[in-house]
Amino acid sequence: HTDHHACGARVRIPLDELTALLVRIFERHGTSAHVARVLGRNVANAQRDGADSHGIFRIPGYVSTLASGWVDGHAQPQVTDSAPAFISVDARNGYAQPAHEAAQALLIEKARSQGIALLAMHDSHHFAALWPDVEPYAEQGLVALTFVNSMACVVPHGGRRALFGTNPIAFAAPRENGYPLVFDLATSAMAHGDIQIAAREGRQVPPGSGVDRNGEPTCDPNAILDGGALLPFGGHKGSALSMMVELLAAALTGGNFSFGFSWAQHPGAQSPRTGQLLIVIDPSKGAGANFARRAEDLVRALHDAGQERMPGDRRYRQREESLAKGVPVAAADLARLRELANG
Ligand code: NDP
Ligand code: PYC
Repeated sequence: HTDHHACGARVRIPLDELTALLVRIFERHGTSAHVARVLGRNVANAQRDGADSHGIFRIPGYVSTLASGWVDGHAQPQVTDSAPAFISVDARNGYAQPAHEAAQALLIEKARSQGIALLAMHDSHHFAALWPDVEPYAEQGLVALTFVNSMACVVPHGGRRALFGTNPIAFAAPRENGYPLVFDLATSAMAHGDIQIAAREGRQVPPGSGVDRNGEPTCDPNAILDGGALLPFGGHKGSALSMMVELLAAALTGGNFSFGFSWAQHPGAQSPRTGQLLIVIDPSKGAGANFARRAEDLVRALHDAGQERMPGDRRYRQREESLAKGVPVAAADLARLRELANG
């Protein structure tokens, strides 16, 4: 099946086939078989859900980062049971997703026994969307929140130079009927990935997204990428949230701040070496035990008030379409992926 899109001819391929292709690329370019399986699934699922800035668009960045020696594709995460509700994970300069997976069963067990538990990860690389980190908890009736800091490319409110990362926050809550309520958002006006995509497609970005190398507001994505910087979303409010992400994802975990590492010795490196915090809550413990039904009440009220689209709805729609018809991929990108898998 082929159709046409802004980025040229698009084909659809079955999710399993895309996943297998991506797993081969990761293994071929320097990860263990296990890490390849975790990341291959993560990237394929992002593509499946139409999360364009963190789907196959990221593969060249993964490959060049592995080649640069900046990240360890074979890292063995170290999980420490620090306290009844506190797990520490040292990702040992490896990827965040396999390190999270290594601690996931213990995190769920602790959240169910203590009512709340957290996973504090450091020395990790997160180069992906965050919703895959929280959605599975909500599918099991739990509420989850996560915070990741990235690389200094966002000027704090009123500031003069980039210091924050794009610092996303994701949240997932179970609903009685239907997919979990999930939001996943960068605390910058735009994700760095979306600025790169706008530059590649020759599109201007909305006013308020960033500044050029002289600190002047600009709508030119190349000026933002080339010595300029992004801005937080919502002025001082987004800036405060971004500060919180630095504190929770880095200071609390023992990870680097977004401004606290340098990849200058590793040309081609793109994935931030920072930290991640996950908080998981079991709503069945208190007077909010009927949480999933209350979530349903809230969604109904939102619909009645005129908000048709909940956060996550677009992804779920794309997911259903991808599962029914195949995952859309630009034909040129697919050819490139095949080269990377075989070359
Ligand atoms: P968006 O602004 O595209 O979306 C943010 C959230 O708002 C999503 O949950 C989205 O739901 C929802 N949403 C969007 N439009 C509407 C609407 N009209 N009504 C209701 N809800 C809406 O995300 P960002 O550009 O901020 O982030 C993109 C991705 O980049 C994220 O996955 C993030 O995790 C990732 N990222 C990763 C980083 C890292 O360090 N690893 C750093 C920064 C970003 P829906 O999903 O359904 O569209
Ligand atoms: O899109 O801002 C981003 C991003 C940073 C690290 C991974 N993605």
